Amino acid sequence: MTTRDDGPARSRRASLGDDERRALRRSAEGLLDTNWVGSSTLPSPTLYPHQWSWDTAFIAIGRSWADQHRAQTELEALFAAQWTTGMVPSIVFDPAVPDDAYFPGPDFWDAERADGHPGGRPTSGITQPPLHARAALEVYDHAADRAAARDFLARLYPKLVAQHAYLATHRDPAGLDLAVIVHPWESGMDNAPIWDDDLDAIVIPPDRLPSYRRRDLVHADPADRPSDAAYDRFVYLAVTYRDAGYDDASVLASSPFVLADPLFNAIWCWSAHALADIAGIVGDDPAPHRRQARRISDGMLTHLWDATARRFAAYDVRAGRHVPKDTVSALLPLLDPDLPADHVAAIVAELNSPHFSGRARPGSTPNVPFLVPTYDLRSADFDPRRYWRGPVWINTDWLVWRGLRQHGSPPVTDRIAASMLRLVQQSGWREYFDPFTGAGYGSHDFSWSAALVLDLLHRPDHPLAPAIGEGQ
Ligand code: 2M8
Repeated sequence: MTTRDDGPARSRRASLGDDERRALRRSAEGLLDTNWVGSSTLPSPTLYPHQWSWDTAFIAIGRSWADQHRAQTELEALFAAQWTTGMVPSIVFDPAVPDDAYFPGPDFWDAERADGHPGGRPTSGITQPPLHARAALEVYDHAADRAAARDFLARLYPKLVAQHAYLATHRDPAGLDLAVIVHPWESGMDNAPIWDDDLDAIVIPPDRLPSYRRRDLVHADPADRPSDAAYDRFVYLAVTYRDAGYDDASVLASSPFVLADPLFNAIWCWSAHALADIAGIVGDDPAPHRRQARRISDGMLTHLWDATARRFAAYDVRAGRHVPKDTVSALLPLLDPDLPADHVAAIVAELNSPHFSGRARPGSTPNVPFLVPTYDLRSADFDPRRYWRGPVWINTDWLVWRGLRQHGSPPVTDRIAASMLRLVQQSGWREYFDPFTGAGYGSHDFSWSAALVLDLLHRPDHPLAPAIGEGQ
C-alpha cells in the first residue's frame, strides 16, 4: 500500500490565470526566503522568532517543490535538537535572539536541566504534532537531486523512528494506542475551546505562577490572541513540568491535563505510513511502521469516535470521557488512509453541515464564504477572530484538503482549496482569517500560510476559485 499519490488526476479549469499563479508563487517563495535565518525558517519574523517543530514540517513541504536544500536543512536542524528520549521539542531557540523577544524563552524553559536534553541549542520541554516523517517523504518525492535526497532520508530515518517510538512508549499512559498531549501548546491548536474545561478547573496556587510579561501582545492585537487567564494556565502547566525535570512519567502521573486529540494522532498515523514508505526507500523493513499506523488507526476508531454524536472528539484521559467541543481537529482522521468509508462519510457530512459550512435554516448562522472555520459556527463561544477559536487557518485547511484527497475528493475538497487561495489573495500571508469576511489576523508574513499555498499551487489538479457565494 502506498499513501503517496493522494489526489485523483482531474482536468479542471485553472483557478488563477498563469500570471496570477506565478505571482502568488513568487510571493510565497520570497516570503520563505525572507524568513530564512541560516538553518531554518522563522514562522513569523516578529511573533515567533525561533524554530518551531510542526511549522518546520509544513514549511519543508512547501519548500520541497523549489528548494530541496533548504527543506532538508531545516528538518535536519530541528532533529539536531531531538532529545535522547526521542522527543522532538516544540521550539528550538536561536541563542542570538534576545531573551525578551519571545515569551516563554529559553530561560523560562530551562530545558537543559532535563536528563533527555541533548545539549547544544536550548529548546522547550514539550513536543508538537509529529508531521515530520510525512514532510521528509515529500521532500524526497519532489527532489531534483535524488541521491542527495536518499542520503537525507537515510540520515533522518533513525531519528524519525526514535520520535515515533517515543510517542508509542512515553506518551501512551492509558494503553490506548494513541499518544497523549500534556499541554495545549503540544496540540498545535493552542487556544482551542477543547481545552477550556480542563484549564478552567486548574486552581493556581498563589505562589506558583512566576511573574511574566506577554511578548505576543507587542506584535498582535489582544483581540486575536489568547486571554490572560488562559495564558496563566499555559504558563502554570509549563512551570510544573519544568519543576518535574520534564520527566514524562511524573508529568503524566500528576498533570491535570492529559488528552488524546484527533489532530495529533491523525497526523501521527499519516506520518507512520510515511515512515513505512521511507523504510522501504532506505532498505529497512516497512512492516513495523505500517503496523504502528494501523494501531493508531484502530486507537482512533476505538477511543476517539463518539458513536452517539457520529464524530471524532478528543478523549480526556483524566476525566475518562470525550470532550464535547466540535473543532476542525475532529475532521482530521481523514488523514488516515484506512479510515472506513462510513467514518469518511460522517466527516464529510459534518464539514458540509451548519457547524462548519453554515448552510443552515434561513435566519440562522449565515453561510461562510471561507472554509474551514476551526470551531463549530453554532457554538455560543465561537469567535471569528480569536486564535484557534473560530478563524480559518491555512494549515488546518491544508490538512483537511490533503485528507479529503485520500478519500475520493468529494466536492467540498475544491471549495477548501479555493478558500485558501482567495484568503491569501485578499488578505496576504496572514496567520489566520475571518471565515465570514476573509480579513487577516495574527501575524503578518506567516511562513506556513505561504508554504502550504505553494504546495497547493504545485499540485496539478488545483481547483476552481469560485467567487464568494458561488459553489456553496
Ligand atoms: C502558536 O504557538 C505558540 C506556542 O508554541 C504561541 O502561541 O506562542 C501555535 O499556533 C502553534 O501551533 C505554532 O506552531 C506556533 C508558531 O507558529 O504558534
